[in-house]
Amino acid sequence: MKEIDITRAIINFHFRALLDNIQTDVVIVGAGPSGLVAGGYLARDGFKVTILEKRLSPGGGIWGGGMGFKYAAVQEEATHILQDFDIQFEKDESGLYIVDSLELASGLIHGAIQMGAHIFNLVTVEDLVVRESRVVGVVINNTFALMEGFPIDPLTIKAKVVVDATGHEHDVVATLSRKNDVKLNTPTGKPLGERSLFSEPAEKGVVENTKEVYPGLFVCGMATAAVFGYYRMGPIFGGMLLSGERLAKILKKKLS
Ligand code: 48H
Repeated sequence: MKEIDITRAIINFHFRALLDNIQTDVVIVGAGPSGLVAGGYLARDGFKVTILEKRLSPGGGIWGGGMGFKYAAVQEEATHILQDFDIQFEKDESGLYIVDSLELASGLIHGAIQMGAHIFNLVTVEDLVVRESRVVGVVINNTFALMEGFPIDPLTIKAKVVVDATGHEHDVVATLSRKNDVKLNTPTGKPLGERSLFSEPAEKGVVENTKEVYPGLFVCGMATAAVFGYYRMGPIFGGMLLSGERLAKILKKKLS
């Protein structure tokens, strides 16, 4: 075993994967539950899906369950998605289904990759490429470089569509709105901001508002609540899973 072979293989595989993804069908920004479900389903349907995650570990807000207690709730309507990703669940006396958040996070990551999505961690989307009033790509940088504030210029990825799946931060939509004179598909043309916790309407709102927010830019998961002014829901994840599934259906139609 030669150390140089280990190094060469890792560099070769990494750059081959990266080069293969600089032009893609769908860029999903954020590897939380909604982004992973959308990415997995779209890849399974044959689209080239590139998921960019700024942190070391994909999974977003799943890992901590509720307040660090490692279980999460899912409603019955979303259990078919758990089955698609081979994730176990148990019915609670309330009628809700309970999942181990560690299995939910790892199962969605594993499932999305197995279905064919490409996930790159430690990559932060810091800006967008906008041409003729349409989002046509993302501007990416190394998360550590940004954390340290190093003046390193970014690279870009070209995509047919971009998805903001960045959760509460709605980072992509916020950046688009802040840096450009654009009118979003919201009543004010700007992100409306997330409202306080009210689980039932929040879960419905997040699914219903999974849509295109600007030409070429879609929103799913918790980011929809922040963009369209809906409630947060607490540690119930069915809405996130269903929002990812709905986005995959919308994009499948659009891209086919
Ligand atoms: C690359 C980025 C960037 C960036 C952020 O927060 P998430 O888990 O997202 P969702 O919407 O799929 O799920 C939300 C859920 O986890 C949650 O928070 C719930 C249900 N809350 C309810 C409540 O009441 O609080 O994941 C988003 C991911 C994270 O992993 C971020 O690190 C990542 O996006 N991200 N990645 N470039 N600019 N910004």
